[in-house]
Amino acid sequence: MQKTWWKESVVYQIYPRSFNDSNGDGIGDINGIINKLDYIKSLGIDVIWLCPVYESPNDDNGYDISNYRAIMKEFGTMTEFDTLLMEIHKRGLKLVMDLVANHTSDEHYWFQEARKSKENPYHDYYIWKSGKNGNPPNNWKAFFGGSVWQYNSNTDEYYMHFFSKKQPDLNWENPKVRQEIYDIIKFWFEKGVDGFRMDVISLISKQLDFPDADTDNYVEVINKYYANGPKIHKYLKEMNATVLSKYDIMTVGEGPGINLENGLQYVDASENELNMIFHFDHMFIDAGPGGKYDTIPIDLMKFKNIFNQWDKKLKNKGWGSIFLGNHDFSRIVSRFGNDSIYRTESAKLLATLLLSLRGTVYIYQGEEIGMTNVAFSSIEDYNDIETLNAYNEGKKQGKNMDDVMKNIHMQSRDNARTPMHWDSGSNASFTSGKPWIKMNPNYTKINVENQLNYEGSILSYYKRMIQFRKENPVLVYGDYECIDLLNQYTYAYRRWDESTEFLIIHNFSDNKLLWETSIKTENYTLVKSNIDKSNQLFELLPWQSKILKKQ
Ligand code: TEU
Ligand code: CA
Repeated sequence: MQKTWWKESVVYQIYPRSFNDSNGDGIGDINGIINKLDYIKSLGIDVIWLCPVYESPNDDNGYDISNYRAIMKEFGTMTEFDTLLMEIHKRGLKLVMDLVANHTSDEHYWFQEARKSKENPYHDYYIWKSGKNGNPPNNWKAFFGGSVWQYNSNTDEYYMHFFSKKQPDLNWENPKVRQEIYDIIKFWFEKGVDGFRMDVISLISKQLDFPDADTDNYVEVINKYYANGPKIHKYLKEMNATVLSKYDIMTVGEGPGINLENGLQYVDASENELNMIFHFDHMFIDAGPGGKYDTIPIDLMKFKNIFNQWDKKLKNKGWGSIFLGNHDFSRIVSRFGNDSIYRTESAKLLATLLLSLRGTVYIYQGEEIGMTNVAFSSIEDYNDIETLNAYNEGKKQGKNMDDVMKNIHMQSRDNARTPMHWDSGSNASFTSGKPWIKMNPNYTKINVENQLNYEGSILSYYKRMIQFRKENPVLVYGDYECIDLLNQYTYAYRRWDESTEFLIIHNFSDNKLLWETSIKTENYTLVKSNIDKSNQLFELLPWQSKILKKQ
C-alpha cells in the first residue's frame, strides 16, 4: 500500500457551534477554535475536519448553505477564517472543510432565482417535476420526514429535497451546476485548505424517472432508489480530474447507501475518485425495523463482522475510515461502551480500538474526555431537526410518548451537539453567555481541565494511544485479521507487518473473563492496556483492552 500523509493522520472533528464561544453570544465560533488549537495539537492530532462554517440560515445547522464563499456571521468573518487556517498550518496541522454539494439552502441566490419562473437561468440548477393529479410526483420520503417534494406556486411544479424543505437538491445533470461546485472547491483549495469531507455524496446522481418506492423499509428505499445513482462515478471522476487531482489534499465522501457491494468503487485507487468514505454499516447497527429511533441492542459479533468485511473489501485497493461517532450520532461511550460504572475504562477501550484498526482515524470532539449522552426531559430542550421530526412523527402515529423520549435520549443527534466541556466553571467555560443548546449537566465532573494533568484520565490515555500509533506504523499499514469472530464478549485481532506483530484484545463486557484461545501466552508480552493492574495475559477485567506484542 502506497504511503501517504492522510493515511497516517488522526483527524479531529469540530462541530463549530458547540466547540468554544469567544464572544459570549452562546454560539461557538472561529476565534473560539483558534484559542483551542494548542489543545488540539497537544492531543497529537494531524488534521482538523471542520463541519460547515459557511453562511447559512441554520435550518440544519450549516448543512443548508446560502453562500459557499462566505462565513456564517455567527461564526466570524473571512479574515478570521484566514487567521484560523494560518494558525492551523503554523502548528503543522491541516484543515479539512465540509462540502455540502447535494443541496443548498432555499435561501441561496441560485434557488431564490430558480423558483421564480421556468425561464429563469437558474431554474435548471434544481430538480423540478410536475405533480400527479394534485399530488407530489412520487411517494419518496425525506430523511427529515414528509415528502421529498415541495410545491412551488410560481412555476406550478414541485422541487425535490432529500432533507428538509429548506434544503433543495441540486441538479447535477446540469453541467453548469457541476462547474459551480468545482469552482467552489477550487476557491477553498486556493486558500490553502487541505481537503474536503463530502456530505451525502452518494446521493448526488438521481434516478431521473423517479419511480415510486415499492417498500417502506428505509434502508431498502435508500439503497434501491436514493443512493448510488447512475452517474455518481462519472461525476466523481470528473470532479477528480477537474479539481481534486490538482492539489495535495484528502477527500472523504459521506453517505447513506454506501455499502460493501458498492463502496470500493468510490475509493479504489485505480478509479481516481475519492480517497476515503464514511459508510454507516456499524452506525445503524442498533436501528430496529422502524429505523434509527427504534433502538435495538448492539450485537458485538455483527459489529466485528462489519469491520472485518470492510477491511477485507478495501485491502490493497482502497483505504478505510475508522470512526464510531460524529455530530449525527450519540456519544460513543454511551452507545458502544458503558457510560455509568465503566465510563473511564470503556472510553479508553474505544480509544484503543479506534487507534489500532487499519484506516484513517476520526475522533469527534469530546470523545477524548469521555463525554456522554444527555437526556433532556422536555422535547423543548432539543434543537435538532431530525430529533424534532422523530418526536412529531411518533405523536402522529399515536406511539407511547415515553418510549419515543427514551429513544430520543439514546439516539438524538443533540447528544453529540451539547457544547464541549472545558472546565467545571459556569457552562463548562464553553461560553460566558447562555449556550445555544443546554449543557450536559455532568460537565462539573467530566471536563478537560480535570483530566489534563492526570495520568489516569481518558484524555491522557488518548494522547498516549495516539503517540503509540505514531510510533508503530504497523497499526496504520499492517495487515489485520480478526481471530475471535464468534465470541460475543470480546473483539480480538492481529496487526502485523514484516517486523512486528501485535495481538489486540478488547473485553466489551461488564464481567471479568478469560479469553479463550489456543494461542500460547509465552510468545507474547503486554505492551499496553487501558487498565493498569497486573493479571494473567489472557485474563480481562471488565472493559479491559490489551495490546500484546509477539516475541
Ligand atoms: O448526514 C447524512 C445522513 O445521511 C444523515 O441523515 C444521517 O443518516 C443521520 O443524520 C443519522 O442520524 C449529513 C450530515 O452529516 C448531517 O448533519 C446533515 O443533516 C445531512 O447530511 C444533510 O446535509
Ligand atoms: Ca460566539
